[in-house]
Amino acid sequence: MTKCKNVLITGLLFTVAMTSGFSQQSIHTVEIEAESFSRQSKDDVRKWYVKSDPNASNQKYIQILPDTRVTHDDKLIAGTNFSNTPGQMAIISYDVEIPEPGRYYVWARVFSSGSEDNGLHVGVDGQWPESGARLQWCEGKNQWFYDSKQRTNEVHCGEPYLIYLDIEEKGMHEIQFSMREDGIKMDKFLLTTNRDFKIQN
Ligand SMILES: [Ca+2]
Ligand SMILES: [Ca+2]
Repeated sequence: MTKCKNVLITGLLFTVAMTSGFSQQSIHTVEIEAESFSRQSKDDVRKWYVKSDPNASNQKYIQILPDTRVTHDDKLIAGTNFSNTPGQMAIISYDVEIPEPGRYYVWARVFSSGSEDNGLHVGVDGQWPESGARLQWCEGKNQWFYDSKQRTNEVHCGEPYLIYLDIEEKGMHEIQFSMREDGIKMDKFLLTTNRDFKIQN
């Protein structure tokens, strides 16, 4: 286990109260810089590294290295450059204050240049639910691109609304990402209770 010096979470917290009819509903969105992680684990084969890019938020991002499967022709080696099972490789963790219990949809801003660097998993407090497996980015190649889609058997490029974490208690939680494909780059991510959240890329 390695520890990042900067354990400060620089996330932004937005709380918007919306009134509709007689009921009142609050939307919570928490955004976190990927480089502000708290710790890593299962990082002996693949590990996240902090890198610089003037086009990244806070001018920094993180990447899983080494990247030995760059194109489809490179050999896929499960447990080395690929992990279809969440929570097995290159786990990176964030201590995040969750304002209210609820279903939090997860979006992440990723830079993908090919088809073998665009997969990731997300979990919470050591749990890796099916709704956090196989985040996939097909759109927005060679640019920073926010998306929230799950790769499914039917749609390999991913379906919206399927990536979320159900968090039952407010307070501090450990939000975690783990490797699906090496070489992936992540700038920041956000959790939102708004199922219909959209963002301009
Ligand atoms: Ca790769
Ligand atoms: Ca960043």
